Amino acid sequence: MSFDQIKLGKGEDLVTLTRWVLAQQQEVPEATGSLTILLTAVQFGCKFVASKVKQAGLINLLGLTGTANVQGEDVKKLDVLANDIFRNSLIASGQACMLVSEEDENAMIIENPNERGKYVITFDPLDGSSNIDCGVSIGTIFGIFKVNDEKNPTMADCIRSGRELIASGYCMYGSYCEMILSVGNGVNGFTLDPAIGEFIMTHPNITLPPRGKIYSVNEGNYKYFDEPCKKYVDHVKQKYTARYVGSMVSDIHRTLLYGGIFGYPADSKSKKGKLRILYEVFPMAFLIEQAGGKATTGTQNALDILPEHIHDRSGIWLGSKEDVEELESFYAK
Ligand code: AHM
Ligand code: MG
Repeated sequence: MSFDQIKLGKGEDLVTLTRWVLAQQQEVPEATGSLTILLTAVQFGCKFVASKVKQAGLINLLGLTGTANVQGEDVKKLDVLANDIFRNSLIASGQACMLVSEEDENAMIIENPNERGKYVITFDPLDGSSNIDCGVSIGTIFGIFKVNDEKNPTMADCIRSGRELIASGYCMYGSYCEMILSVGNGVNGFTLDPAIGEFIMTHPNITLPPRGKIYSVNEGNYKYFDEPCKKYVDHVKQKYTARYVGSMVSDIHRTLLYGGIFGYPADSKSKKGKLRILYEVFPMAFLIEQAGGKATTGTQNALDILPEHIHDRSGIWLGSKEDVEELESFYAK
């Protein structure tokens, strides 16, 4: 098959993720290319992890390491490997100033000032740990901030509001491997073609429908929900169908493409919710807003939260604008 024959359905040229990011850079006259290099490092990490996830059962990468992380959660072998892959790739890019990972207790400031760049990257290297060993879709989530002064990075560079994000995205390792990315001008999706090792644009300009027909929440926690949340779930299940994977990346991916609402609320068992603000809530809230949807804690816009520490958590609802506003109306009563 010649290159000319490899066209997308509408007869457009193939757009690789690298080509698309370069085109965004060219739109900004003062751009230096540093974000492009950083995103190339993220892209490399995702390809590497995608390959290891596929092989995991064959090369003894399933199961636990036997240790717990700072949040008291059992750490899987693939969690550790994915963290190493992203840490190495991001540091080697020379564009990172500070890394915040779900797997690391402390934020990592790149020690050598000569190897420091101007970005703070928050990431969950492999989200959906409970689904790793049974082969259900999992993913990587990342958010990117600009550091205030790369010579003197401080904790204030990562403990900040989601409104200051300049980019975010996730990569889903599922029946297909897809990178969803926003640099603040909409949301685009790129599917990994394993034959050529490139992410190719397959979902340009993703826009959430104003309403969906799906609600997604772990109803096993219903007994712990507060009254507005219980009432909302009772209400929404009368009209919508339920879908819940238990991997945030997959549940958000479905919500972005089909619409509807996903939530992991704070409740009497998890007083601050389960999902971590810096590398789960913010990146996803940024994407959802960029796609025309909405993200809320129930009473506050999710991007306006101010975390108190790097692993801080929050309750969260995200999805189609009208669905999220309906949820908020139960908290306003
Ligand atoms: P993890 O980062 O340890 O994988 O936990 C986060 C995951 C999310 O992907 C998902 O939305 C949630 O935990 C599911 O939690 P639960 O199993 O309590 O429903
Ligand atoms: Mg996670």
